[in-house]
Amino acid sequence: MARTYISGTGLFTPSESISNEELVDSYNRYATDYNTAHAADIEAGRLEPLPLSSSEFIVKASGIRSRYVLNKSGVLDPERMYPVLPRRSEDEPSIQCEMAVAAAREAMQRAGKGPEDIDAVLVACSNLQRPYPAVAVEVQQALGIGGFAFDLNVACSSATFGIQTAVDAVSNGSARAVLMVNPEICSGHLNFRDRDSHFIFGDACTAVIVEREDTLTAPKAFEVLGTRLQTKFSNNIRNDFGFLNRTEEPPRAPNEILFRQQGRKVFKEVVPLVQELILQHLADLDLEAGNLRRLWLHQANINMNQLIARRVLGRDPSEDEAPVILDRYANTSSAGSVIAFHLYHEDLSDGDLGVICSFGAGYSAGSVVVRRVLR
Ligand code: CO8
Repeated sequence: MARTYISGTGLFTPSESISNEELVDSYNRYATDYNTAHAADIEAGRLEPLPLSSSEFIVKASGIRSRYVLNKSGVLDPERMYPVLPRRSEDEPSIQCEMAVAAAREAMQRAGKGPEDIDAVLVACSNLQRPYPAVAVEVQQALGIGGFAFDLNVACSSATFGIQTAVDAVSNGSARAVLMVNPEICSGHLNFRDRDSHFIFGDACTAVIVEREDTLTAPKAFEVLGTRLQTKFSNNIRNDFGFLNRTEEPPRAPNEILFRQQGRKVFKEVVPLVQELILQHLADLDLEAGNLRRLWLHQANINMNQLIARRVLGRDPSEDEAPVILDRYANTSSAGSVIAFHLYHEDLSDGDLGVICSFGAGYSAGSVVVRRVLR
């Protein structure tokens, strides 16, 4: 197997952000209006009142304080509670293509790669804005890249699955370098009227360049020592939006085709799965968990990350060892671990070891073990 490297990463962050206080205020106005409008039914016991949300709960249960979104006004409007995104013509780049191109340009610049150096584009994310033509093919064209492109979706684990696919392609010679991008528009699919989950997600896009040693020109890179993926079926996180929705009898209610989860079950079941995945992966690579300099974990819940990091490292992690970005980005699905990697790697020394790790719906989990290389 040829040695493979992550030679550049990029990040697109939307310009608008919503604080917990703003989000809770909007939800509580909606819930209060609902309870007032249905007061008679609630009084008669025919309907349950909607409970109010709270910023204190959100911070304590998840660690999230704010999130970036493509459109703030639509999400916060209690009459609407989802983004307003102007419809684009077929001659304009799609929104996901635009986000992907912004993140990709930064990754390519950091890797010192032009479009002529890249042979494949992967768009890997939880929600694609259309089934075809593949968003990846549009991104490929927008950047002037040759070769081939395709989309893939493994929910929050899409990026690590994308990195393994890229590593496989460059190490077996089907591409010299691969651009892997994660345009996540989670606000488009989140039920902002559901108190249990309205605070969870944000929007962002990340990009990663994977290439072989013989093409590497960047002075700083990460050697990929190994990748490992795992899946195990679970109904605890579901997205039932799909092309058969219109055929179903009886039809589903609009909120039944949005994101939903059993958060507590996910927490309990995914932590041991991820801990085992990372520890076994390191053991198979003859590496000691205690020697890890950094864990770039999926960013869904601060308590979950601290528990996983503690079980992997065998001690309480410092913020330096397991950096947190979910406080300001919330859960950006597949982009989360890559945002952490992108923002927190410059201080690593030659030879330092780290793990990029994702986990989420499916269940799915991925581990990418890397070593810092300064040339
Ligand atoms: N304000 C106040 N109280 C609340 C609120 C709120 N907003 N929400 C819930 N409560 C109440 C509950 O009703 C409950 O009350 P009671 O005890 O009286 O029943 C109490 O607070 C505790 O509720 P929970 O048990 O739900 O609270 P948890 O401590 O479990 O925290 C979390 C909830 C934060 C959701 C937590 O369970 C969690 O983070 N779990 C892990 C989830 C996770 O990692 N999921 C991965 C999903 S991502 C993925 O893979 C799919 C990507 C798809 C992207 C899609 C884009 C939309």
